[in-house]
Amino acid sequence: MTEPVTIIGSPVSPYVRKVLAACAVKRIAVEIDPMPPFLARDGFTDLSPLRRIPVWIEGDVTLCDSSVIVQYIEETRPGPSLWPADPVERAKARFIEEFADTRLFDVLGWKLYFQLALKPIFFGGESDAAVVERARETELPAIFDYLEGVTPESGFLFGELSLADLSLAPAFLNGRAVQVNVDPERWPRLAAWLERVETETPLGELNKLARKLMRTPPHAQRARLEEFGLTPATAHDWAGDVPRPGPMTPQ
Ligand SMILES: N[C@@H](CCC(=O)N[C@@H](CS)C(=O)NCC(=O)O)C(=O)O
Repeated sequence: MTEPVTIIGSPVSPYVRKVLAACAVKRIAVEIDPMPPFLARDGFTDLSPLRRIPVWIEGDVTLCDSSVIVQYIEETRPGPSLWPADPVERAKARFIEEFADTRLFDVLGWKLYFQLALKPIFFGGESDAAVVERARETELPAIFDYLEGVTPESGFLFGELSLADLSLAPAFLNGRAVQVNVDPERWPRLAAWLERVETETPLGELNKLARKLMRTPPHAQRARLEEFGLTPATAHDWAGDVPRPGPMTPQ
């Protein structure tokens, strides 16, 4: 039997769920070290220079950044392609991935989920009410308007399931944790597409796990992962006790 690939990073992270969903589509066996961001011990910088998750370790190959990892998966694994076959659609799908990883995550991840859910736990202090309000009232509706325009009535973003869907959908779970929902009256195609991705693809099970982990203190997450039975936890635990920002954590 081949050794499972190690993924370092809590599945609460949308980037980690994107990689795990790609692994599920390609039927790659993984074991997870569900380390939350900001708790990594010192040596983690050698694996991930930006001290970010996810990290992929397979033998002597260590990779970081979800987009780098999924591209590597696509280039080294057989099975259904993670990208549309047509080069124009493939390029457009990559832009959706880029949009999800940058603009969507900046607003839904950093300005809302981090401000409201993570910052108080890891770094204390108040969330920035002005940042939160602007993200909720102005930035997110503009993002949803754009996404509504690129979402089809049925099926996935480019027909068959692709990395465009699996990159874009994960952060919406973090949004819901801080009371951000896609109003189906205002964005009907986006809301219906999200429902399809969350019920018809491997992201569904991963979201269930992430929801449980969101309610679990950092150091209890490994036991929770085993109870959930989705993937075994790694023997090594990278999580330390003292939270600290990484070089790219927004101030
Ligand atoms: N572009 C990276 C972004 C990864 C990322 O920002 N991960 C977050 C967790 S959701 C993280 O590790 N944040 C810690 C930090 O920025 O200090 C990717 O696609 O993997």
